Amino acid sequence: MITKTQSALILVDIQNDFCGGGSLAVPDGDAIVPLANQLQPHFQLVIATQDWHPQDHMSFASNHPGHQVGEVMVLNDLNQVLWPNHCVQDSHGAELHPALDITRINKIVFKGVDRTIDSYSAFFDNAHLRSTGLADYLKEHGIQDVYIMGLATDYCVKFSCIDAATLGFNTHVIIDACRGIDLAVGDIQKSIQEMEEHGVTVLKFQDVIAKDF
Ligand code: VGL
Ligand code: ZN
Repeated sequence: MITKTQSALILVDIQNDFCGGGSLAVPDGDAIVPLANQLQPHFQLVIATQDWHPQDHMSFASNHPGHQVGEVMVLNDLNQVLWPNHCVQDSHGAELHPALDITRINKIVFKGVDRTIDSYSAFFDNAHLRSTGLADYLKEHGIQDVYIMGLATDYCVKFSCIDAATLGFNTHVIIDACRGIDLAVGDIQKSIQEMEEHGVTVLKFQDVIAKDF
């Protein structure tokens, strides 16, 4: 077994609501689950994130009468896309995908718990006011390299990667182990470019499996 010492795998939001039949299903989202399972044994540390919203979360269109899913609103000076209700705390939709191997997960990071602000990144809320504690956890475990995959490429994966790179981790996105929303056509492609501009290395699943760290 090739163990990537000092490397952590971060599984972003592999939850029922982002997969087939979910309320915010990402096209082909389920396809990444077997890849997540195959990657996990190669890493020293495995982190999973869960979007974990209260029912009255301000990112839900349903909490803004007269407004529609997909609209952008300004909330506390930040642009906020309005989403269908999703990943409500303790609901089936918020659970990790049933086929995801959870036996190797060392830590779960819950995000988006404050009703007043969204949190796409695994590290900070969208205003960068509050940390989730993930960066400290990784540093305490001597992690220098992070490999990120999951849902959705153009939201939570992108912001997690950019924050990780900005925090100084050698950051890799396993791009074919991610799926995106593409609310506007081209968003996924743009998000890949943005990640690269922030110093994120774009890799494929096979590169990671084959790479001898
Ligand atoms: C996400 C939209 C809303 C994501 C979470 O996981 O990418 N997207 N909440
Ligand atoms: Zn959310």
